[in-house]
Amino acid sequence: MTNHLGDIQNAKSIFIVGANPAVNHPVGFRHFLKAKENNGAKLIVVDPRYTRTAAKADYFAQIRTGTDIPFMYGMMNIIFQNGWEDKEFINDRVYGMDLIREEAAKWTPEVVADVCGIKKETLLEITEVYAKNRPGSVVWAMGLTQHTIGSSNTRIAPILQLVLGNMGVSGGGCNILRGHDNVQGATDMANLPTELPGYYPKNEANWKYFAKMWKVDFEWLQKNFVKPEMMFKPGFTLSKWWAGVLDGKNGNEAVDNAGDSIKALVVIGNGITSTAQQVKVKEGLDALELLVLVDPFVNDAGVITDKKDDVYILPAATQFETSGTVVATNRSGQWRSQVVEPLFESMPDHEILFELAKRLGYYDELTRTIRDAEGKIEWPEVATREIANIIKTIGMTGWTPERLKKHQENWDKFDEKTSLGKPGTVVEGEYYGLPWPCWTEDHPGSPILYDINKSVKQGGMGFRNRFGLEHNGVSQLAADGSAPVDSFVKGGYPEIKKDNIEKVLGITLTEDEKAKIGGSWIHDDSNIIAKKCMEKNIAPYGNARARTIVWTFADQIPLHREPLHTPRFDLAQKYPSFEDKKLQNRVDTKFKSVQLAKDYSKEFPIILTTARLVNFSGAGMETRASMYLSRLTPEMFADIHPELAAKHGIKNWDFIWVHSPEGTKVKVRARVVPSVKPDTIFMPFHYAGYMQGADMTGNFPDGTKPYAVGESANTVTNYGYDINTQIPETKSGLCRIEKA
Ligand SMILES: Nc1nc2c(c(=O)[nH]1)N[C@H]1C(S)=C(S)[C@@H](COP(=O)(O)OP(=O)(O)OC[C@H]3O[C@@H](n4cnc5c(=O)[nH]c(N)nc54)[C@H](O)[C@@H]3O)O[C@H]1N2
Ligand SMILES: Nc1nc2c(c(=O)[nH]1)N[C@H]1C(S)=C(S)[C@@H](COP(=O)(O)OP(=O)(O)OC[C@H]3O[C@@H](n4cnc5c(=O)[nH]c(N)nc54)[C@H](O)[C@@H]3O)O[C@H]1N2
Ligand SMILES: [Mo]
Repeated sequence: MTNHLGDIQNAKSIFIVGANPAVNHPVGFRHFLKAKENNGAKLIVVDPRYTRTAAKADYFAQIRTGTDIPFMYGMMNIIFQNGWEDKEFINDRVYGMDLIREEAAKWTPEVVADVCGIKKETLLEITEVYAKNRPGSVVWAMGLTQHTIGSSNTRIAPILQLVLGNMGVSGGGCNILRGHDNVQGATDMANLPTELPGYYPKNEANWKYFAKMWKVDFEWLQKNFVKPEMMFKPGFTLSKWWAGVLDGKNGNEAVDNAGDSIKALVVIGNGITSTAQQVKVKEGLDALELLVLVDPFVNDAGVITDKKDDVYILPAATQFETSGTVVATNRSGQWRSQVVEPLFESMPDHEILFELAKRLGYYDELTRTIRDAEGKIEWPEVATREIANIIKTIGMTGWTPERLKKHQENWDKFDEKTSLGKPGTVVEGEYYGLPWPCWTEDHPGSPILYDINKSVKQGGMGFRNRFGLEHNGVSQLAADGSAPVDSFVKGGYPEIKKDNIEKVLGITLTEDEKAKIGGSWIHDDSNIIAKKCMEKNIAPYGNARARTIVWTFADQIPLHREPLHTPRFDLAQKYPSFEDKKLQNRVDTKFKSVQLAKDYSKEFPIILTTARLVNFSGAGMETRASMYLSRLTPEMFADIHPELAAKHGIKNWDFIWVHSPEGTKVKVRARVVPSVKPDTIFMPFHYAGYMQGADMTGNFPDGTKPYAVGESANTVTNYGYDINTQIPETKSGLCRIEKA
């Protein structure tokens, strides 16, 4: 999130595209309702289903899945034609808007209506309301990301905000509602195949910085890789780990894993049945030599595999049995206290990892900087301090355990709408949880990213200078006159390094400072750069332009490409997917060759989309272990429109088979409801225990079978992965149904 949940109350309009917060973020959704009630905000929802969020909307567009780019280009086309864009913002702070204008011109209301399957009046009405009620907040989550064009979707929505000047303002911004508890913290700490913690790319300079900070030799780190170059390559993604086990055999996609296959899998906090191509996942599990599940529950991975030996479940303690920091959806840090000691023989995850490191022989290196002289680890404070010391990229230096604990203990002293600590309290002048970037130990945190209406010292900043100083001869820095309040430089400036700090800040460093300072702000463990910058109200990362063009991507600007499995084969030919990609995250990944192989819709005419229920979470094991939550939806089902049901002779709660183009199938109940269109069915993905009609629940250890079991939707979600992130296309596929 660029802004925060409370700030949504300041919006004049809210554009929810691909999220269902009434169900998935019900507490956060109260801020949306308050915006509506107290601020008269217009609520706009774009979703292929009529959701509980849509039920609260003033305007609703029921688009076909995977057509958000046409919808938003259609909006921009209307905006440009009427001159509703924010010309000053675009001129001062954006690069590449001309290309967007050209592409948008192709998306006339008639074309959008055809591609999205809506009335053109709906587009016209929504665009006018959103353009005329500023600031507008755009909100999305999985409805935009789980597509082959997911990463383009996540670029088009911010571009819409740039067009309207809705960035860096209270009540505006791109407010991506994060998923799990601490999923923001998990990515901040590099649960990513491509980066080191803090989003540091895996290059030599960054590995060397981390080696120095961890007090280990770079050479020792590199020796742990089978081949030295693997240190710099992206790892497997969660979506495709199994391809590394199957290793290109039996027609499976080719992999590059340094010439070897994956033999052991350690799963910590993932449900496994939540990933696409479940039949492949099962094949991968079956082919492993060792499977270790670190989980407070019986992870379904242990149930869907036929593997009998060398499957272990290590009982992990829950969040209530340990303490530490987590990061909320708005980049705020939160301290969390232990409620009870770990129950029975369970252990917190970090202790399990320490034990693993001991047995693998690198405990000393792993804990070198966090042990005291007696070898004791003051967990979790020492870990929080290490994060603050190392992570400069997103500005975590100010996150001391003391400050975060103080915020946790004084929750009530922050303003709901600004998140600012109230006057006269111990947290006066600080933003709740010190949302990053929090550049120094007295910085208050940054509640709204890219906000130049505040000084940098008070949480303001321009856009980051990340992609060079110029492109195609055009400066990438903000225009003259565009800078945060009280900035020493009254316009754009580059990211701050050792060799430009004196010039940009107009200062002279002492010899002592010169000796201590890092090469650039991201490698400056002395934090001298950040401190000097604060004195001059300069953001260490520069003051640049937001770019609409990503010159290293397959699509330099976002372009519509039909889902791999589309009911509109005519449009697949007009807007085809990407070329197949060799070794994307170590695995060959198919796009066009799958999409254009044939017109799947002849045999599989119905759109299949998946999403969430309010009573279950993720793969579902935790919540299906609750009798009360399970009672609400005790059996796996698919939502089907009454017309479609009637066509197939299906009555409410009949069993049906859902078949996928890959030849897989699931047997589920039919819930006959009008919330989906007659061309679409919806399935939740929270169930497991059955596969293609077969009951596998006999594999649960005695007494651990959850109260609700059923087919996993991911057995029939179709092949398809995002071109950059490899997130599965679980929101847009095709299927065929029949009465069971
Ligand atoms: N109760 C509950 N809450 C949760 C979770 C849970 O499992 N249960 N999971 C958490 C997690 S991990 C996450 S990531 C978040 C996810 O939060 P959301 O993204 O809100 O979750 P979903 O319900 O998967 O999908 C959102 C909406 O996208 C719509 N959609 C599908 N395809 C498209 C499309 O092509 N375009 C558009 N515009 N919309 C589309 C779906 O119909 C759905 O209503 O929720 C979190 N909160
Ligand atoms: N078809 C379809 N598939 C989807 C999605 C979709 O919309 N449609 N959404 C995707 C998304 S956004 C997500 S995030 C995933 C979610 O899917 P998963 O990540 O699989 O979600 P959970 O069920 O929350 O899995 C978490 C596991 O961690 C365990 N756990 C809980 N607390 C702890 C702990 O403290 N330590 C350890 N070690 N384990 C713990 C739980 O018991 C559970 O087994 O699903 C993805 N899959
Ligand atoms: Mo998620």
